[in-house]
Amino acid sequence: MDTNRLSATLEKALNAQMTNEAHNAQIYLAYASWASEKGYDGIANFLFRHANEERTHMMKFLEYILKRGGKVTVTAIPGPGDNPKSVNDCFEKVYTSEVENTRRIYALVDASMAEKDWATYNFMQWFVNEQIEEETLAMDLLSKIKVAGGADAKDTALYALDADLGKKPDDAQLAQDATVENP
Ligand code: OFO
Repeated sequence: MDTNRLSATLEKALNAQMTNEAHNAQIYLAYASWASEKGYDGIANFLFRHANEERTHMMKFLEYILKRGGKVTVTAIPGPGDNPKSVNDCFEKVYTSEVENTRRIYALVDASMAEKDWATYNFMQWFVNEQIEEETLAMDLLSKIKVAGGADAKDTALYALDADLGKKPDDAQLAQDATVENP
């Protein structure tokens, strides 16, 4: 008896997204290692922590596929691409990859809606929210490097930015979570 509750199309798309989350973890690992080599330990720490977060995203997809009776297909993970050329370039690359991830998440939402697979549609809402947070975090990084001087940031400004990011919490403060008591 077939107990797979996922269509072949959605099973394939969910597996692809599981691999993409692993790919995102590789990107953060590569950039964190690059930052560490350059002596930016605060930035490296922030990016290493984020690599772990991407792995938890990968596991969420894996567990969901199994729970729905689907087949998990673990494949090779594409490499992270070139290392950043500067802190400014690093943060721009992080932003670009998060926006690309949002595009993929939305495509999965579209696909689940088209099939009226409301379980998958519901599951994907967590990721829709998570991507708001991920993009906010990436935009924060871009604002910080802009204040530090952007592509022309001087060593002293980068030193302060590095120290600041070492202390940064993993979760971004989102506009929709603000209340009168907690603006
Ligand atoms: Fe998995 O959220 Fe970033 O990419």
